[in-house]
Amino acid sequence: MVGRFITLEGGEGAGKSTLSRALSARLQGTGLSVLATREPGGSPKAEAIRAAILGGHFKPHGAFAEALMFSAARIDHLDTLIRPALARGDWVICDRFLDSTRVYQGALGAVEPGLLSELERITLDGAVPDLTLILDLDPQIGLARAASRRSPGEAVDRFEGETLAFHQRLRQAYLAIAADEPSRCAVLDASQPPEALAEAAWSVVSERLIDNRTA
Ligand code: T5A
Repeated sequence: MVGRFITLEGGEGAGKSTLSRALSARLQGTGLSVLATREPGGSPKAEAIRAAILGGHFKPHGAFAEALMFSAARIDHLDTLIRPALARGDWVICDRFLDSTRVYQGALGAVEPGLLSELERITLDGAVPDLTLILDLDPQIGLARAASRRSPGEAVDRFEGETLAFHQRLRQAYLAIAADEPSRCAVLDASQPPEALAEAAWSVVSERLIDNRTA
């Protein structure tokens, strides 16, 4: 049996990590084996690249250089963790994936679309998610949530430190992807409490993936 691949996307502090934990527990409760992972990162090499990117190391080199680094991390993550898990029949839940590159480096970083889609083709090599849950939230709420979680004196990361206008455009870019690819994507209202959001996510997963498992 081949597993299923679910990705969680959205702005900063939208609740992706919290939802990933709830969804993993729910799937495990049905007897499925689940790998919950994240991007950038997931594998040791990709986590090392994560530290450099979020530390702002590649910012001076521009959005295309950052897209290359996210892609390098993604290739290792896919090869060492995600593909083997799917081949074993595990369900993979990944906190951010290809749409983050499309939105942050593409729509916002203005990397040329043809270049980005060619990079995506090479990086993914067919590993397209079965389902992408897009957590839609007013960025002011998301940034406040992310800030409240930071310990005193902890610096904001590379993208959290961008302007509110950047985060508002980011939200619109995610909604545009969902409108373009409705069979892969579902938009969830992330202003709901965690338990209600998890329930809404579970409805979509059940309807699109579990009830259709023989498809
Ligand atoms: N990036 C990433 C790119 O530019 N290109 C790429 O290709 C990729 C893969 C990653 C950064 O890298 C960029 C995007 C990002 O800027 P990150 O640290 O992983 O950085 O950042 P995020 O993915 O945004 O992770 P966060 O941890 O900031 O946000 P989450 O995971 O969405 O939110 P979560 O679950 O940690 O919750 C945040 C706080 O809110 C509370 C939680 O308890 C927590 O305190 N919360 C809720 N409160 C109320 N209602 C809910 N429903 C809540 N859910 C969570």
